Amino acid sequence: MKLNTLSAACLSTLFAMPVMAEEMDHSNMDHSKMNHAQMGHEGMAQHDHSSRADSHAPIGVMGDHTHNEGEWMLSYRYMTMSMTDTLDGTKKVSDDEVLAGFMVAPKSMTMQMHMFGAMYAPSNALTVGFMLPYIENDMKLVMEMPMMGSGMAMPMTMRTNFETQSKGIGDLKAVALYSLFANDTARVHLNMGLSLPTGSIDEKDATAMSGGQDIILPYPMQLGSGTYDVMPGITYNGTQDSYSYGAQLNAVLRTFTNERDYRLGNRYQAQAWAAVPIAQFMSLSIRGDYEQWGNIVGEDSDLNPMMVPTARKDLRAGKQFSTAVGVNFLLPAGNRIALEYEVPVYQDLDGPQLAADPMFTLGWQLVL
Ligand SMILES: [Cu+2]
Repeated sequence: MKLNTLSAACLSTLFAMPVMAEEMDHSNMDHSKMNHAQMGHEGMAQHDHSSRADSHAPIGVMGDHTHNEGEWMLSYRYMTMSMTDTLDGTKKVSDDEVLAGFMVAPKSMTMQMHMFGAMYAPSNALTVGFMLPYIENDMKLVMEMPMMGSGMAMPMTMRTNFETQSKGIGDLKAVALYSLFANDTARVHLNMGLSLPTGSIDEKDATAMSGGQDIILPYPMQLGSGTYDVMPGITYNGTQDSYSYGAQLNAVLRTFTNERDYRLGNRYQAQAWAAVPIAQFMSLSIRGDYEQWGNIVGEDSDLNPMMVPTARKDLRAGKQFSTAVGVNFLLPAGNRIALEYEVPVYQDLDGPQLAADPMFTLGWQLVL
């Protein structure tokens, strides 16, 4: 008897579940209150689309959305980027060509970044937050040396491969997003950020010519800028029933010089994206991203600019256009997972300089 009632209860639960799921699907399309309550992110006060996977921009975009008063968001991003080609302008150059001008040629670099973030909205107009990266850099290089005592008319050379590494926390970024305009289909906010020099610019490692001693590593192997950097920006988000889109302009403006007597070049970025929700819990996106950055001002006097191109302050600038495809998943209990794959399609670098390969970003966000 007891068993029967129990199994009947189980059965009804089983049958009820698919029905519930179907109802959820429909109600989500209608932006129901239930879903706002369950998954509501930016929703009610400002607009009516928070239950959509594409209410956040592709994960490679920072500071894309504001929050409603009292909301918290925790986030984690994992980014992995490698560089294997060397460019001078838009032209690919070989190790031999680099070694004609320098003792050492960078062959490749990988950078992995774990980015931890939190956001909080003290009001509907203002969202504040911080982001702290943990960075791991790895560079492979080749050194060319004349062979000692070869005594020939044509000097023989010997090449040695070696690798340098650096890792640690990067620069802490404090951000404030201020909503300028918001209605059902459009939102605009200002991005104001300050990057604090918490990342090391004293990273050292042994190289093929340091005789086992740790020496200061070139600019791209350092973990921070060493300066206080101002990061202004503006973001637009548009939402229609069957798609959404957005655009963002931002800059990283370095101030003064760091403790090693230089500052990195300023960075400017313009990007635009579009997304379609293909299910209640999932959206697909495309994004175009233009970035431009300058050379170093001042210099680290412990670096030898004749040794390797990465120690040259005037071989750091570049321009890049890349395209990205992404997917956002909206999961229960305020969780979101997103992936994005970004492919550089145009790079113009003051070189020889290592050029970016395709880049991958995985992100998790939790809205509380
Ligand atoms: Cu957020």
